Amino acid sequence: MALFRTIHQDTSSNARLGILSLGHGEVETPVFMPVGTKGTVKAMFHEDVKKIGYKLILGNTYHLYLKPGLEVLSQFGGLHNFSHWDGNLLTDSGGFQVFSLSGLRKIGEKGVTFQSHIDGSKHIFTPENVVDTQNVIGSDIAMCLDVCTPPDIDYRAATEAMQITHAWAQRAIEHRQHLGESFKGNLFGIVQGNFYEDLRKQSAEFFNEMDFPGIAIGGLSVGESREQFSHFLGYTAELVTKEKPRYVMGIGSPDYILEAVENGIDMFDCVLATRMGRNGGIFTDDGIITLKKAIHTFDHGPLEEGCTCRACTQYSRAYMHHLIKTGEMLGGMLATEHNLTYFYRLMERVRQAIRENRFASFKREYLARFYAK
Ligand code: PRF
Ligand code: ZN
Repeated sequence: MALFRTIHQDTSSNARLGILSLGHGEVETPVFMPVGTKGTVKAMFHEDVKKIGYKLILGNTYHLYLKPGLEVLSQFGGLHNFSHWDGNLLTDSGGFQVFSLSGLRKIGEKGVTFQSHIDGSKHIFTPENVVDTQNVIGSDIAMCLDVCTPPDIDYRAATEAMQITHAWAQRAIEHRQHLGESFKGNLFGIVQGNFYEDLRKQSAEFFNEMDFPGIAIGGLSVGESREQFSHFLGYTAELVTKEKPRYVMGIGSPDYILEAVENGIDMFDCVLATRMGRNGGIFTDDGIITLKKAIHTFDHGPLEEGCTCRACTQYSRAYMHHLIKTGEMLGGMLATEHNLTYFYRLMERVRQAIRENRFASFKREYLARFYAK
């Protein structure tokens, strides 16, 4: 079975419907993937993540490699068994976290050496060993080691980061070849090139030629302006082959998601829905509700009318306000469940709109209402 097939192309935009066929079942695209960095989607039972409808979640190589570590994971036969998640799992390679979290990191001949943000211990990630690690984790989709750069670097530094990313991708492919049948996942490459058109073009063309079953666009939503994001998303998406699943890493506000979908992107992940939930930020069609605000103190209504989640069917806004204000764990749990339910429903509506060739108007109307207040 092919990893990915497109089943419908929207006539009002570049948006498309597809199916990913992975080791732990099929996934309809465009898909939003909740983040479960350390083997748990924070504040959620796996069974509830699954009950909402999610069939593909993220894990992170950097965090899982440091804790619980490969010995534990391999003894339990991978993260699926260890955590009792039986849906699909995509893991980021850890490169991004090495550059954003760890102390003292240095790119060398072999890979990147770094110090753990937990205890300062020294480690090295290479293009080869992150593939091995993701194989131990049992990832259905594994990501290449890449170099993600901030928006303010010069052309020379951006070029160098891209060239290292390409060399590492080449080595990752060779290592996958070397592993043969013992490598179970699908290895995706990651386009970089910072905010320079010619580098983005070079990088997209490089990955189009390589034998990766899917391609991610990295290095976006890293602190650049809204205009830069839009420009480079559209520019890069246009250049990346349409034959393969296309994943924009680390985006997840509804407006960025809809813009990605409009450009033919199939996959995205973000901590926004879950992190905001834990802090009492609630997604609704009328924008984001801040539960901490006093206006909710006596509100008998649900977070959102019509929502089928536990928070909305069983509790009032006033009670949710109380839980979040007092820092009760249940508040974070219920709010997370609401937000993940909201994002799942949003993606269902997105897919329905594509199916009916009206994605462009759906996006326009959705955003007008979301930002009306
Ligand atoms: N590379 C990797 N992971 C990532 C990114 C990237 O560029 C981003 C950028 N938004 C988020 N996560 N490997
Ligand atoms: Zn709800």
